[in-house]
Amino acid sequence: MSLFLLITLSPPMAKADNPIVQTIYTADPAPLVHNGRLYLYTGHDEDGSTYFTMRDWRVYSSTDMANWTDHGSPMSLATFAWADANAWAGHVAYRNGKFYWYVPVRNRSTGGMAIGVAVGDSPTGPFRDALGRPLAENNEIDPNVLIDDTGQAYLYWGNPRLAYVRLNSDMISYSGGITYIPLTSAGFGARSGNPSRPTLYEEGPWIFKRNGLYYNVFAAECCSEFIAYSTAPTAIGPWTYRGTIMPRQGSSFTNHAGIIDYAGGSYFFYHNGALPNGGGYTRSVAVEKFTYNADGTIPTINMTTAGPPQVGTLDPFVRQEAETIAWSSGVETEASGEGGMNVGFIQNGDYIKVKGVAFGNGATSFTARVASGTSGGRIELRLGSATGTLVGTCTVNGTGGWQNWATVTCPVSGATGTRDLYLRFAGGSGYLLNLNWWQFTPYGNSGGSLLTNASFSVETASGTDDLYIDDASFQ
Ligand code: FUB
Repeated sequence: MSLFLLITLSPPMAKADNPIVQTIYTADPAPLVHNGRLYLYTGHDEDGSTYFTMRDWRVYSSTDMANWTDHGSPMSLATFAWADANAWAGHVAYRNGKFYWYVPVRNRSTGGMAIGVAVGDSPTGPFRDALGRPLAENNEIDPNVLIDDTGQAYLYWGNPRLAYVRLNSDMISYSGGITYIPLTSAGFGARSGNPSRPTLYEEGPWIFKRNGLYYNVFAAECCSEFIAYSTAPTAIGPWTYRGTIMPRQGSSFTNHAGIIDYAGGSYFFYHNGALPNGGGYTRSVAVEKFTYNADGTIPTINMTTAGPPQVGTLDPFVRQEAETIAWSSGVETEASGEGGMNVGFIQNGDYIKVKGVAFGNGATSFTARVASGTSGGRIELRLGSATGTLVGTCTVNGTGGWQNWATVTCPVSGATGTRDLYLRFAGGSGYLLNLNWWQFTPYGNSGGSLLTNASFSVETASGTDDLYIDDASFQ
């Protein structure tokens, strides 16, 4: 195939955008792959925090590593009646058809940090407290679960120590006591100038097995932290320090890693302070794609704003949730009265970018589920950028309430091939409209019924020629 054909037939090289979430501050990523979809569990730094002020956890998901769907907050401090603060770094494990979410929270009665476990029937919840009390408590944080090939599950956690217990197969109890992994410089690197913390291990263990080798990826040597790792021949060691994965960078004095394979690639999740007003207590989760070295070691990974390449494309001809977003400006999300989430708090000039949208031969119309408690506004459909080619404009009128939903449709022209789609919002001052979902109609599919009852009067027709039908109306 010629280079010309390769260039013209290949979709444009699409890149994701870091940080993954722009609508709120997120921290402490924990990815999980289930049924072909990557779920990302995060913490949530409150706006303007001057401490780790965190009250709930969030869930996002993606099938292409570029567009992320916001599933809202299916778990908060209120899930644990015995907890009163510090919804910090957790981890979700799947077993026996259930999702177990392990989190560190402050125990109201002891005042110390404890590990709670919630259980849900779906990766997006809802989640309920499995025990009504802590699963384990030693005033340390950052739980992480490994289910070994033998079926034995381990719960690891700790700062300043690194502890583990052997979970029973119910995943909500354990056998034996808490074991502390020896923190040696051979196992976790040497830290200087801090006799009470002689190794680099700080917090946030992320433990997994790959090709017979156990990896422990952790936040190292606060502050600022970098991400380092150790490996071992078994789930409980002995550990050997292997060095730095992600050097100190990114305007947050903590970092927190989660590593997972998805759709044939390996992905490294972390957090930084890259959003406006971001920093050590207003962090954002980001992701990079990487390749293991041939000997199983992990290369140095640096933070980028581009993130990984998109896996495949997004289909605009099926219903897409408005909260499936590659990048956004100005908007927020909220629980929708129609279920799931909607995009809201939309003002003039705000936009949503959806990456790598495969329009193919083109689209003829755009349909959106909208609501407006004011007099509405316009949804501009633009390609390539928020000021790019305008291919359609949908006018949204007031619907009598922010959760009074209506469906609007507008014509589209000029959307072909695979492009980044920008839904840009325009109108007067204040909040304009809410958006729940959208969908395009493909060229060649008017949405009308097939012509089965037509009658024609033909004056002269003979031989073979093209037939043109003018002014056809479809119902
Ligand atoms: O987010 C609160 C704490 O900050 C986490 O538990 C640690 O891992 C660090 O990221």
